[in-house]
Amino acid sequence: MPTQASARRGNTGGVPMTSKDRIAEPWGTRTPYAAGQDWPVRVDTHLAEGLSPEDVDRWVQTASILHSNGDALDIAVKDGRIAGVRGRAVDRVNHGRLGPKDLYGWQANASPDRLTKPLVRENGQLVETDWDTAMDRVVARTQELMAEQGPSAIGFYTTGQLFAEEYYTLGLIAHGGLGTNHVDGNTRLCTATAAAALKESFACDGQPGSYTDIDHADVIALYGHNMAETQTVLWTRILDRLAGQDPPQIVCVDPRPTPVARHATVHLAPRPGTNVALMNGLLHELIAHDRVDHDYISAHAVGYAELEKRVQEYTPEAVSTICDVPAEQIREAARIIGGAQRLLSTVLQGFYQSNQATAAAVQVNNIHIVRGMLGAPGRGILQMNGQPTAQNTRECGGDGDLPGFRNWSNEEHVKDLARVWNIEPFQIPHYSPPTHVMQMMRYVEDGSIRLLWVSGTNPAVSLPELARIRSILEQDRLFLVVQDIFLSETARLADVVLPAATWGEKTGTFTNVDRTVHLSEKAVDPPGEAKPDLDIFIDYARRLDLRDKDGNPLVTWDDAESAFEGWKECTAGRPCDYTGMSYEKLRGGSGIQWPCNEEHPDGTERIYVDGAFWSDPAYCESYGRDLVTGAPLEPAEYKALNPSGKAVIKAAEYLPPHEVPSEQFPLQLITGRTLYHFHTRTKTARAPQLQEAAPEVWVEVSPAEAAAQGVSEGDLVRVTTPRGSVQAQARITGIRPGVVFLPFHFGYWDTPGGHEPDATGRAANELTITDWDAASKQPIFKTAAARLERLGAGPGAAPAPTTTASAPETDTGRPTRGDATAAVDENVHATTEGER
Ligand SMILES: Nc1nc2c(c(=O)[nH]1)N[C@H]1C(S)=C(S)[C@@H](COP(=O)(O)OP(=O)(O)OC[C@H]3O[C@@H](n4cnc5c(=O)[nH]c(N)nc54)[C@H](O)[C@@H]3O)O[C@H]1N2
Ligand SMILES: Nc1nc2c(c(=O)[nH]1)N[C@H]1C(S)=C(S)[C@@H](COP(=O)(O)OP(=O)(O)OC[C@H]3O[C@@H](n4cnc5c(=O)[nH]c(N)nc54)[C@H](O)[C@@H]3O)O[C@H]1N2
Ligand SMILES: [Mo]
Repeated sequence: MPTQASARRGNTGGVPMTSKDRIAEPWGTRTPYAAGQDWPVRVDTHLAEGLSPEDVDRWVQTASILHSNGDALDIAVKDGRIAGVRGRAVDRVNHGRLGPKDLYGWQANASPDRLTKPLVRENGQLVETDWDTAMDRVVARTQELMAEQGPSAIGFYTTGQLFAEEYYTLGLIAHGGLGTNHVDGNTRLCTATAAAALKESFACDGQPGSYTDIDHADVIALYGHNMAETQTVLWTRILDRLAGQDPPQIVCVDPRPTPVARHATVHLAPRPGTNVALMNGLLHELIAHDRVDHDYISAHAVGYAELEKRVQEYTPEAVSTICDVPAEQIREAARIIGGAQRLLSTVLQGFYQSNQATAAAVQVNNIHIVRGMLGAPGRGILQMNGQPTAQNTRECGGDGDLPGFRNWSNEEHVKDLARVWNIEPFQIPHYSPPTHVMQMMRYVEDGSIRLLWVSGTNPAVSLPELARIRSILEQDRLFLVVQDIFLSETARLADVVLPAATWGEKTGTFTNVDRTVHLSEKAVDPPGEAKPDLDIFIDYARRLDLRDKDGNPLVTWDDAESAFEGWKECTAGRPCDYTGMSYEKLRGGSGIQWPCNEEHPDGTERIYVDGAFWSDPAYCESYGRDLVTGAPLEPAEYKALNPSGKAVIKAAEYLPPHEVPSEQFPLQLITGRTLYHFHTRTKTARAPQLQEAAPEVWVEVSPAEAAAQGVSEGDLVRVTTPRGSVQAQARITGIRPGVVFLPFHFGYWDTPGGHEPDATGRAANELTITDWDAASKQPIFKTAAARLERLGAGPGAAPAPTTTASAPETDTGRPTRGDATAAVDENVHATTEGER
């Protein structure tokens, strides 16, 4: 058994473990360390009540599934069921630690309401059926539409939560088999801007940074990234640096008083939607004080002169007016960033889902390029991911891009992919960029997409402007296939529901933001007739009888490991080179960072060392886009701009958001996350400790707003935008005045407190706008005009956590904490002995 080695782990040498309530203390015990030292090990374990580690039958290797950090863990199996988790001490990512969602979230797998049989719609009702009936319906409809209209009738909308093998197979079927260009993932809502920003600056996806940069950095800047709540273990690493010798300085850019903001040396709380102005202000200061590495720029970058010119007008005073941030704070942040010797920056949804997403994220890259802060320990950029496997969606073509970071506008790349797939190049659609999901919804709305296959995502809660999305997905003329593990809000609208196996019940690989690849092994059988997503996709290809140009089956693999071998072949010679990995190599030890090949058999810690970028015109993934219009650059334009493959400095002018406050809607609404829930809560609402920590929706308002509206803590209020309204209890916090925040986790059906969509809506996306960033096509979930009304007194304090950004201004007397079942063992004396 591959898992025997790890069963010996967790030897405490007679030292008792610490037990912590990790609902009350999400980041656990501090293990301080100094710059350049190794981050100490701390092994976190949470088992089902009454079970001790000795009782566990087997430990099965995987990594976390409820966020992007890639924390390695072993699943405890007892009597054929998942009975807990334990962090893997040996892994480079987490050194044994786990976050609350990992510690408690596994319980959802065994929820009694898992889907166990396929469902089909009969006389308006979903009824249980067998696999043959369900799949035959999907295949028959596919064939009818292919004959009637061709591949443009068919769309696939997948996720960032399956495995690499599954996306690669789906991409092959959709692009290579059916020939549709309508393929996207919910990564469009998530990290499309990370990819877009990397493509603009370095002409290719792939993170310059490594998590170990935290061990070396003297300044860490977090842009629109509440890392403390969304990558809790990564934040723990920063907290441990902050508790040690020579701690780094922290710069935080976020309109809310997040835990990150509370630890910041300087916290800039800009008006939502003004990130580009702020970034231009920082760049202005860096250039004005010559905090610029001119040698690095002249050797490794193009575009500096334009940037210099562009940011000239963005003085701290001018920026202060746009962003409503004191000019002195902008100067101070620039002094800190400009003085850094080892600068690490992270970027996430406060930039990606806000006005001018790509332009803003690109300016973070620009800071690193002009300061020469790339490719060395502590000098890194993490254009973050959110979902556990978002990186794979992008690498494998699940987001519509060509797999292996091939460039759809480079004929040679298309030919090369056709060689790998043994089909003709013209069979691979590449006449235009892939259709992004908001455009797919438009095509469904106007009736040109007639079959939509949704896997591993819940768009009826997560897409903007839900009333519109519901009316699109409910249409009779649409044949909607939903592949999920629960009867989600979206599944309820489907014509066919396919029950999937999930993490812990199937095998595959996944890659986190710092390019670390983990193997996730099957620990237990899926419930009922549920099947791995991979098996469902392969079954579809077989039933459609998809073939290559020699008449052999198009999909040549039949299980996860053979699919991985197929994927490896596709990556050979590309930036995300997996050819040096194997399931065997990924077993037992730590995850491995790509590129991993003959030249780098143990993987690659840092890319872009010595200013060597993947931006050569013949090799690069993308020729870039116009940041304002989003129009793809012509190959000739790119070749003229960047003939010798350097980094590209792209300047951008600040443009105000499309929807700004008015008399009728005087506030700004932003939406996002809380530490204890994952997305639409299909898993975290079914883990009692997590659900109880944040049981219902709330809205965060500032003391100024509360006073103006006569609102007290816990009062029932209504938030309204031009799209709809949501009722929630008010939590008064230190959020920026004029801004209100709603968590987007609370849908309407599936989970506790859910009900039919009606006027008392509770899903944040009832309120959000149908609008997206021109370059990345990522929807704008974080800038809308809104108003707030008090409806009456509530039943007490708001149901919002007190440990997080939603901490109340005044004590509510109800601190967030767990019960006895929330106890987690922390072992700071664990060794990595016995592990490979
Ligand atoms: N607990 C938890 N963790 C998760 C997830 C989860 O659902 N729950 N989901 C995972 C996924 S898929 C993702 S994508 C990540 C997301 O992780 P984050 O991006 O960290 O989370 P968000 O809460 O969406 O947004 C971050 C911050 O953006 C700020 N913000 C809003 N508007 C603006 C603006 O205009 N400018 C600036 N500078 N900031 C702004 C908000 O105040 C918020 O604190 O989290 C991952 N991890
Ligand atoms: N207002 C607002 N909206 C947002 C955001 C925001 O910040 N604000 N953030 C956006 C972001 S970053 C993201 S990532 C999205 C997330 O939005 P969604 O992807 O819609 O959210 P999830 O709840 O993660 O949905 C995943 C679905 O897959 C199912 N599932 C889980 N595991 C498996 C599996 O192995 N196989 C299959 N087939 N199904 C599985 C789950 O039950 C669930 O129904 O939301 C976006 N929407
Ligand atoms: Mo995301």
